[in-house]
Amino acid sequence: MKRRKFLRNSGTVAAGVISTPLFASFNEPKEEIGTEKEAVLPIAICTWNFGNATAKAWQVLEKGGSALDAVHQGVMVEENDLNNSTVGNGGRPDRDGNVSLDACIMDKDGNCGAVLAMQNIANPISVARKVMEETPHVMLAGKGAEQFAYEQGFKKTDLLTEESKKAWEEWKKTSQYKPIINIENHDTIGMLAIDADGDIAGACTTSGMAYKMAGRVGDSPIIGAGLFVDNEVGGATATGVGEEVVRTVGSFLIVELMRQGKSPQEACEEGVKRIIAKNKDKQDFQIGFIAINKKGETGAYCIHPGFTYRTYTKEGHVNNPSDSYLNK
Ligand code: SD4
Repeated sequence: MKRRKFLRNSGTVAAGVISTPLFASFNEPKEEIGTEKEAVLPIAICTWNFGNATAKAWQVLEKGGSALDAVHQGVMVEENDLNNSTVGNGGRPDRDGNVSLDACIMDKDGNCGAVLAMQNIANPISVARKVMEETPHVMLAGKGAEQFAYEQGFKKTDLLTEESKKAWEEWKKTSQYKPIINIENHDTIGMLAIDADGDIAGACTTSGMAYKMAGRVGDSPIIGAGLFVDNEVGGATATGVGEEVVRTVGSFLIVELMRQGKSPQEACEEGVKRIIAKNKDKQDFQIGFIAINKKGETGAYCIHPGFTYRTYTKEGHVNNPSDSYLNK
């Protein structure tokens, strides 16, 4: 494998190798911190340590599948995981006890689809893809999204698990609304992939902030904020307090910065710094960005330590610690 000198972003790719025994044939990469792997394609990356999701995406890519199918099937793994209380079925409800889900998807041609604050449907990413492929629209919200899902054959599902219900009832005793930094260390999943043809796609799905106001929508289903892909340049996706990502149109900003010549790492750092600049007196919230460029180089940056992101290529399945603006 070719190597090159450590650049600004190299630590995020090489450091903190954690093996996941998902595929026996897999060789755990043994990289030294300070070196960076040459970009290899295909590749799937996602926010946080959602190794099962990147493994699923890799299964698709390995067989020659499209980046679009890879990100779609990858993030669905988390939507279906009832133990994941921040995405899909089993997600934490809003303050009225209703689970409402946000998701979006974007392909190599700039086509995109999204659902916002949709209830009773377990796989919002699949509905978002249907919005993209079956309607002239980009976003469907609330009851309209749910109705569309039924028309497309999706089943009504009670998304509030016993555990989520108990946690919500506990929360109601104080009703204090304060997003927690690095919730249980896993959160919204944003995924980016490049397939064997070199085409890029992205997907992002979440149950949003726990105990949010009814009808609240964050960045995750907003194209340009929670996710953006430009097949000429690269892609970016976000996790954390969505309101702050929306204020800077974070993912679009990062892709545009890469277009202007920044590496994915430099672009993610600038994305976070723009948010910091708007919050000089208040940094008690988390934001994490990940990005990939057309070559398959990756980067990540966050405000508080603790954010990680997964990469899956033929050379390794790695949980990479992200550098952070605050280094406490
Ligand atoms: C949102 N960005 O709804 C999502 C949720 C998230 O940490 O990532 N929370 O704002």
